Amino acid sequence: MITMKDIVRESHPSLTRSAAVVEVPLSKDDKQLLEDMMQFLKNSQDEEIAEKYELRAGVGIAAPQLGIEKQIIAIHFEDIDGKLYSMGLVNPKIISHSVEQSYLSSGEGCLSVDRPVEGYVPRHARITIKATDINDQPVKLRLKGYPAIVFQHEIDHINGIMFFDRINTEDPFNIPENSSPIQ
Ligand code: K1U
Ligand code: NI
Repeated sequence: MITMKDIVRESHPSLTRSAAVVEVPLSKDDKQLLEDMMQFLKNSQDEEIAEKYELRAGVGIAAPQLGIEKQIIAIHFEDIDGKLYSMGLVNPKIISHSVEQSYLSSGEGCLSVDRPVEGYVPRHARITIKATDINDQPVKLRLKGYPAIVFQHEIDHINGIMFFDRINTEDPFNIPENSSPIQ
């Protein structure tokens, strides 16, 4: 079972390196890792389990956050319309994106960052992703709004980018150009 002890924190080199492409079909170990990451997210959102194991709630996690430098991410959350996004993906890639940007008005957090970091994180408003799922099947997703933000946060992790790398250092609450707030 993955707990907070398994999650590496800021300054760990796995968080700033590009992760390796994963071989498809997935190995048994890679499938198991994806299942464990999914279970962590579900556990972290279950009040009782989270309290018992002292888990911070997460809507996504990427393998580099476990010190595993592979292009593997898991996502588990419901959007504002109650649509469930629950999936484990390998080799996710943004193949196209909008010119328009968006940002979370409450800013972003990260399971690998144990301090509040204030500021707006500019993101693409809409993205199209290609990836491979846990059953070795190709997936193509068109995302906007909050789901697009979550996927970009996780894809950044496999590219060694932290959310605070995208905050304007001079003016953290600078409204990104051509953007709309989310929430
Ligand atoms: O990758 C991570 O560190 C997880 C992180 C992902 C994230 C995506 C988009 C914006 C901010 C952060 C988190 O899940 S932080 C926790 C979080 O955003 C949340 C947790 C429970 C309910 C609602 C949101
Ligand atoms: Ni993160």
